[in-house]
Amino acid sequence: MKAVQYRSVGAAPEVVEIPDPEPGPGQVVVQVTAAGLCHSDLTLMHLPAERLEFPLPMTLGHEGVGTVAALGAGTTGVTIGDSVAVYGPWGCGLCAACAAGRENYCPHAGRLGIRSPGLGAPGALAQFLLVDDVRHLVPFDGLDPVAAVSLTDAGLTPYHAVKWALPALVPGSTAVVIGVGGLGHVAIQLLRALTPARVVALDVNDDKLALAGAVGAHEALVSDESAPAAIRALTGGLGAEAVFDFVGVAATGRIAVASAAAQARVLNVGLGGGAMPMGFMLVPPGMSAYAPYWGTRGDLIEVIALARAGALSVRTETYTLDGAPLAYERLRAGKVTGRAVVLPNC
Ligand code: FEH
Ligand code: ZN
Ligand code: ZN
Repeated sequence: MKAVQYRSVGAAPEVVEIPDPEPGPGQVVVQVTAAGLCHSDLTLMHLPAERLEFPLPMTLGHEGVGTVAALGAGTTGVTIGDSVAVYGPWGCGLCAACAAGRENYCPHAGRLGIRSPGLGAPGALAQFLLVDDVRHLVPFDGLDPVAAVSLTDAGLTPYHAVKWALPALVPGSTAVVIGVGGLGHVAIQLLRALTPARVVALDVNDDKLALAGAVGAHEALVSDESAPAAIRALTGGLGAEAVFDFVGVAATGRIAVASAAAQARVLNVGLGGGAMPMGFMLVPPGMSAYAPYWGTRGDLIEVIALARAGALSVRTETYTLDGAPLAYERLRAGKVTGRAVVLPNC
């Protein structure tokens, strides 16, 4: 089969021919209909060899939907031809976190060598994807595969983040979204669908600020050192009750904390590698900070239900498998609107 692989440290992703996966006992092979690209892929392709926690070559792609193509011995719960979305944060499946569906916080996966597809295990940017267990498959009936695929990360991650901030987002509150990319533009829609908060979006790019307004932001402001004062002006000097940093560099971390109200919930969701200040007198009194990772399996079921109800939609650009390297170049250049989605079997 054809697959998009990261083959050596620092190399550009390549389209290669590799053997089709064969399902072992309990496993499922999914014929991939659509696979999404993520900024995290760029981050991992920029890591030095000593920080890469898995061997190369590796097939990329941690967002995937498709149809069940083959079942390993003893596999039950799905049928050939079922349309399925892949829940990506694979855990041990046995511990308390995994038993609660919070495989994104499984403390044993790393030690057991359990990796997510596209993040150490063979990923979805291929014609077929091997899924370790049927519990990682979620139906997405009623949704177009291209519209559904990025719900598995660009939808799931902001949904998990917004759920944590919900107690702070009461009538009259303000939520700030820093970064209107693949995750940020969905976060704006989730905040509008799930909360009464006024939504203020920040970005450095005019096209992204226009997208923010188009998907429901009440305000769209340039993301620079002037933003906290503008947010305090909008909030009568109080600041925002929730701030979501989907960029995650030091500058946006500073903007996030400087924009926060007392008792605010501030989240660092981006992979920019920047630290956020924390400490008495460094942040507003009572501020909580959270660094979420991806989302739970229950969250994925819920965000698919939200999309099916028409409460959110992921803006996408589609590419063939051979076009995936170009899509990654456009993503790196900040030229992708919403999410880049590859159709491996077209
Ligand atoms: C991937 C790898 C590491 C951190 C975060 C991510 C996200 O893109 C998954 O949602
Ligand atoms: Zn991702
Ligand atoms: Zn576990």
